Amino acid sequence: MNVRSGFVTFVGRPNVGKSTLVNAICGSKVSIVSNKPQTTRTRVRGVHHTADGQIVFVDTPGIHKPVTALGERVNATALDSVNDVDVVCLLIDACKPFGRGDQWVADHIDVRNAFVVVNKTDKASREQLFAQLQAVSVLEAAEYFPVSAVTGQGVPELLAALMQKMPEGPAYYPEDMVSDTDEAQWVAELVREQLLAVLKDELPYSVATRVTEWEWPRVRCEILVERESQKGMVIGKGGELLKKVGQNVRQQMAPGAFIELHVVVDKDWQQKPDRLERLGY
Ligand SMILES: Nc1nc2c(ncn2[C@@H]2O[C@H](COP(=O)(O)OP(=O)(O)O)[C@@H](O)[C@H]2O)c(=O)[nH]1
Ligand SMILES: [Mg+2]
Repeated sequence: MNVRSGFVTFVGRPNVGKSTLVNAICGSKVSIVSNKPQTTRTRVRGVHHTADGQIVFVDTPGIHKPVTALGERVNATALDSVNDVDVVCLLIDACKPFGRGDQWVADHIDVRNAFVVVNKTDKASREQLFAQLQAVSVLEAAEYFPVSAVTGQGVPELLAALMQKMPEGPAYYPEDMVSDTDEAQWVAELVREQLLAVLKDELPYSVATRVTEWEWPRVRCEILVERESQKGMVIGKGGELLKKVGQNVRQQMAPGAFIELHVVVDKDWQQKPDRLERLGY
């Protein structure tokens, strides 16, 4: 039987709430979230199923001016993701002035066929939201949706409009599949999410995580830092910080999981293409 089935990508500046919205729509954590920009480094897919069909959401890294090899790759991943999807959604923060960063992203997509999604309406006053919708109207996008990824306000309207744009055909993913991230990758991301929540300043950008052994229930995850001096900051006094990270990750895994965290110095990994390749960025 044919259903509606297609792909939607979320693009926008870092921190506008792309990952939060994908998670809210898919009803589970498919993409990690933090209050630091550039949390998402790879393309993450989450699937939304309804009686009419399915929408595959492609979450992307925020598009920004790259300063490292990692930044360049992450940007390329995001820009590349607007090809071969049925609808591109440009996310804008309702509370931040519509600025050059947003315009830069808009210039790199076919904005006249795109949906503009103004997110974080829960934080904006009516006047602020109205002004923002007026400001983004210069984009002459196909449609505009004010939403809140946190309260869910406006999300059903967005989903209904997106479903209308999905082509008819066979479903891409089985009904019980919500994400295409494999389990090891997902655990590595959970570790990074916990680290992002507690690390300060530039350190979050120096951290990468990868699962190196998966012998259930034992999972070994490496935390890569760029410099020897960063090692102590990740481990924390008496190993406290790392212990807490491990506990918080474990709570989100299947019962019985035993997660082993190792901090490894890999000098300037962000600048090394072979490392980035291995990390899947
Ligand atoms: N108040 C509010 N905060 C949000 C909303 N969506 C995202 N956030 C917050 O904005 C920050 C960035 O979110 P994230 O999804 O990682 O942004 P991304 O970089 O665009 O993927 C996080 O602290 C989120 O909790 C929203 O609708 N309302
Ligand atoms: Mg993100």
